[in-house]
Amino acid sequence: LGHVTLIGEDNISAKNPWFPRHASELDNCNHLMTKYEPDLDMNHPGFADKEYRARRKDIAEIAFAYKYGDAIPHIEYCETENKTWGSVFNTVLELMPKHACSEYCRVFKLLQEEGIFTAERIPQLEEMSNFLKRHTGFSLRPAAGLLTARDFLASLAFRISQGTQYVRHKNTPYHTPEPDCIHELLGHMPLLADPSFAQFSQEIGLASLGASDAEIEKLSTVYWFTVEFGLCKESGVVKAYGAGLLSAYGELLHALSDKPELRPFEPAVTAVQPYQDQEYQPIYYVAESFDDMKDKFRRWVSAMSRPFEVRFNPHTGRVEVLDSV
Ligand code: TIH
Ligand code: FE2
Repeated sequence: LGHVTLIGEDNISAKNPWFPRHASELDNCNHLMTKYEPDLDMNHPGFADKEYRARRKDIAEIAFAYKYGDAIPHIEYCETENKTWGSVFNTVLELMPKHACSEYCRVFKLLQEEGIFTAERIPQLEEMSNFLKRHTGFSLRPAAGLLTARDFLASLAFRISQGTQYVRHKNTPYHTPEPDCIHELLGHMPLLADPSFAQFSQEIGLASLGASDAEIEKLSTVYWFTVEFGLCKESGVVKAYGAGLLSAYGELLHALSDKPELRPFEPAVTAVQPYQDQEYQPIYYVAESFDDMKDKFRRWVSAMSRPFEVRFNPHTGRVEVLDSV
């Protein structure tokens, strides 16, 4: 690396897009992608369900009004919503010992011991955020729906995950094409509370800051095949660590059956793999271990074109930009 100097806000070349330097600036990073919405998509299970669509709108309003530093508003979940959660929860609980990686199982148990994970009620994002803060310094902010990849990845640089609060439609508990709070809570939270995995998540976020559109596309593809749909090996046995598998028992069983193709995780290859976001994946990437995955990822990222480096200063909560030339 040699000599590094800090460079100011205005000195980044015009070719590199603006990015937040502090978590408060994430208030500008919540641009929605309109995809799979019950209002727009005839195939959405909630399309014909007026009550469901109204509920989704009310919950989305909370996210639109949210500002950095606010407590995450409490949502009073109804019986139907809690029942949907309960059935996904109980199925995952049953499949977990055989199919989930050990890091997931470890934190899942902690969450049960603290009374946050129970089959009876949907945990609140705020209590989950407080749990994460104690374990890895990660926290949550509410999102109305799918964000652009650039905005979503930027928040990870600050150890912040943007999470939805609405619940999938009751008719499709085993899988939803759009992330809901069952996915955020059951899928993402256990691993975001794991120190090694939290570090990996933040590094993807840091790599995305100021990256070109093409690089954002690659980083979000790597994110897709690791954080969302990753498999890993444990004493030679393939296990799931991806959040999109651990929140969707339909796809979890598919991923660990003999139907899909499994390939070794290799960032340069994985990053250009087209992916499926409506149905179950035909291909999954398998990591040797979290450490191996992080090593490979770091080496790959260091070859990216960005003419500066960034680092997160945990004392100030700011991202510092280093001129590495
Ligand atoms: N398919 C996941 C589920 O049913 O829980 C949700 C998503 C993960 C990634 C994109 S959508
Ligand atoms: Fe997700």
